[in-house]
Amino acid sequence: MIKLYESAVSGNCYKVRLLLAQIGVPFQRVPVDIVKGETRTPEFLARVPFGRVPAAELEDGTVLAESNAMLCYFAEGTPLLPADRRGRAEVLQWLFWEQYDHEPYVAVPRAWLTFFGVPAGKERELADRQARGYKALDVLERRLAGHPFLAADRYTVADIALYAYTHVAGEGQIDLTGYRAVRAWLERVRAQERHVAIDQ
Ligand SMILES: N[C@@H](CCC(=O)N[C@@H](CS)C(=O)NCC(=O)O)C(=O)O
Repeated sequence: MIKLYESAVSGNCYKVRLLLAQIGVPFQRVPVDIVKGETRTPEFLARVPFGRVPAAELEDGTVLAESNAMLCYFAEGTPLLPADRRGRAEVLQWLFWEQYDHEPYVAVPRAWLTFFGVPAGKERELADRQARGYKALDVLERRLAGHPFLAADRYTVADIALYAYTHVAGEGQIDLTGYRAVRAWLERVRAQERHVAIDQ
């Protein structure tokens, strides 16, 4: 069975749990305490050179890291990853954008304000990250004002990747009230079959 090295509080890990639940692939959760630094032990680094979760140990013993790469791997052959060139590239467009323009500015304020505390001297950086988080939400709002889902006009792993941190943006004091299309999309994602919550 697939072993998923993961943290219960991490949105990146939640992406993979949500996908596996929705496509009905069984997996074993292996908790890694990121607050205690368990991602930086020699044993963990030998298994996962990136030193981060999520990581999946596959049935052949190989390990795959990076949440969005894992989404593509597990969704291959399902409707959640389009087979056609254009649809697949649209999904990848949102996955790359999520890691560069969204996750660092929506997930990090949440991590600091809800789990780790704001590091000393980083108050200004927190405000800057939140401001860029709002810019990322503006992009989502513009897209979702005219489309039910992010890519290929249907629910895909692009929605899973962006849902993971957007729906808990408030935990980083990023307010979704003004983002009507984003809030409606969050409801559509929650309504998908076999949806599981981040704390399930
Ligand atoms: N780009 C990576 C980011 C993974 C990441 O930042 N993981 C965090 C938890 S959300 C982690 O392992 N932090 C502990 C550490 O950096 O030691 C992905 O999408 O999987």
